[in-house]
Amino acid sequence: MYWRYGLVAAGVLALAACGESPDPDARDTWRFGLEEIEGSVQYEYAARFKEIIEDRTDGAVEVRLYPYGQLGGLTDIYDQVQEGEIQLAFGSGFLGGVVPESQLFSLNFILSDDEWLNTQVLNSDTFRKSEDFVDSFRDRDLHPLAIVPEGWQVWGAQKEIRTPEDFEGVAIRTMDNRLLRETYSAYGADPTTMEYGEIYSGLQLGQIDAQVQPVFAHEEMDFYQVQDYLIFANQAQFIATFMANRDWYDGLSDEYKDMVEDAVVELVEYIHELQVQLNEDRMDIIKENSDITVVELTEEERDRFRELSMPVRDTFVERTGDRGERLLNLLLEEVERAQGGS
Ligand code: 6CS
Repeated sequence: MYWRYGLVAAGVLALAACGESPDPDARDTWRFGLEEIEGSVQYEYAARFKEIIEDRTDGAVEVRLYPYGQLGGLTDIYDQVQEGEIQLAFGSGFLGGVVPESQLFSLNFILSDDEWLNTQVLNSDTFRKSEDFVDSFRDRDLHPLAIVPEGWQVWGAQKEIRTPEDFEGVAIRTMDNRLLRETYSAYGADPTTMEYGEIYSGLQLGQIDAQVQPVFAHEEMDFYQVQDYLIFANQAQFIATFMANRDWYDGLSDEYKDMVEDAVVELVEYIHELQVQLNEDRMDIIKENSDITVVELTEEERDRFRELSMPVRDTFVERTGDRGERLLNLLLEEVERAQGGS
């Protein structure tokens, strides 16, 4: 499969290298860079967004999708949307280097156990349209459009992990993000970073012992074929932000901005239902094609990890200052409120 071989060696693939010449009317072609391959949650989201936009503009706009691998590695995608070489992109764990506040979504145990509740809170006007959230992207030449949870982050490992002691000496690959590394160090593991497309060979060669993904990604990237355990601690959801180049977005007419807003609002429920189903279906495929052991942590077992994760919130605030602190508090308050708290 193309992503397994030479993705990183290919380095930054300029769009010209994809066989395209510069489009004289870039407004009409909206290029959309994805961090995941065809069939993934990001792909399904982008495919539906494309349908909506092309339909509502009567074909005046073409949304062109670039699945993972076509634009280089993950940070190459962010560079290209910041520079305006592409107009739209998803950004998740590796985005922390560009938008430090986005690492909020890497913190463990800050959301509820109810995925739909979390999705609604994240996409509420109170959070998604808050000045702090929007400005954290706009200050880096980006504009956030939607927040897309893609399923629970599940540990893939070569041994059963139920306690921090079980994590001792486990080389776990995380996305390139200081908070994730700190979280897994706090859990007792030895975190290391590697590109998404290198994980399979990293596992095969024994460079890493474990890694973290939503179920659909364990399946579509074949990671489950080289792992013995899938472990659910429900410590975090995988969350990506759908974002645009800021200046490009600002240059859209009000009519087009409204069309984009309507599309992302419609997509909230659509992608939630799709990701839940996709993750369930992919788990069935994994079970059919392997003898992997599935483990679910008990509440007591989760509590030990929850406790160890708490100091990492301070690191987030140290790194992101008052704005990060306000965002963290806002999210915690809104989740509590949605759960029926004060
Ligand atoms: O682990 C990663 O690097 C990637 N995993 C997923 C499910 N999406 C994109 C992300 O970069």
